[in-house]
Amino acid sequence: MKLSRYIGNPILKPNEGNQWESKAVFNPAAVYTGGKIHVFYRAVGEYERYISRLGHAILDEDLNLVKRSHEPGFVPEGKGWEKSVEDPRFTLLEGNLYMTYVVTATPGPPGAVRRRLGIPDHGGTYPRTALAEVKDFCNFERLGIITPEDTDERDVVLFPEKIKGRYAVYHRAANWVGPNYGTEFPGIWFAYLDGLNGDMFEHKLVMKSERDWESKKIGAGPPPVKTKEGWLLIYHGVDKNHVYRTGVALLDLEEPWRVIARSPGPIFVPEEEYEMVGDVPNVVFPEGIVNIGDELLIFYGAADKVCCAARVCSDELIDYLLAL
Ligand code: BMA
Repeated sequence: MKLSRYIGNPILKPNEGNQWESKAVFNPAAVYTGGKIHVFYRAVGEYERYISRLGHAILDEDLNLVKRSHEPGFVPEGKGWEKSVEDPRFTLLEGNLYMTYVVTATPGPPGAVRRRLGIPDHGGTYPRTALAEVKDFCNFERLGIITPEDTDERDVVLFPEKIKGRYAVYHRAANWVGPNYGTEFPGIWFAYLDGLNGDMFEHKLVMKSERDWESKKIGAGPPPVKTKEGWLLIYHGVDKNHVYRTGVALLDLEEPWRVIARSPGPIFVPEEEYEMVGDVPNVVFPEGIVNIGDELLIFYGAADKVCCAARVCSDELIDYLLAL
């Protein structure tokens, strides 16, 4: 089972015309509404400080670009933890649209960029993840940081409905490793949220690194998609050589910490030039998913440089998982 690349990839490249998105545009969130796909992507305009903003583009169902905003759609508050906003994910829940996004108090370029440009590593704090309600793609209500105070968290996805009557997330506490946590490498956790502006509780380890291709860490991709057979979760796995590949799992509808099936090998790997060569080489990083007809359209960042799309028939993906 493999995802099929969109023939028109990349769907978005850095735009020299706008300084804030002139160097890299990647890791897009996506939502399908009113016959259009709205994409919010991570945008970088300089390498030294590597402050990210989120750009906004609108696509039709065939992935033709309808509109791309000249101004960023969402910018960091510029104080406290929110000096940079990164890696958005959209969830439609109870008729409202929400976005999880990574915040950090000390933005800085990734290792590959630092080494290429000779930028020293100034250390810095860990990333956390915040939640906002997206009012109309122009107005946002910030609900605050939802990850525990002392956890390093990037891959937080909100469930599109309550689990056992409570809001819920998958998250990836990168520093929850070792004998006390039951996993040697960063894994995917389930937790309830005690409100949309609230705290996580009752954490349960859902999946940990099992195979070579995901031996360094795993993390959720787009938010889980509900199917009759279970929650479908696309996730990324990173190996010891820092190659990012894509896996998929099916999880129990009522108890989404129970894995029904999980792909033994990746269903998507960097193999096109735009995935292998960029600011961070060999990265496919899915963050957006929309369901149109019998297809799932998956939106991903490639090599931390461009935005791309791939597709798969949802029934075929489920059949593959159930036959494992
Ligand atoms: C993660 C995040 C992503 C990035 C990925 C690959 O830690 O920083 O934004 O796409 O690494 O570099």
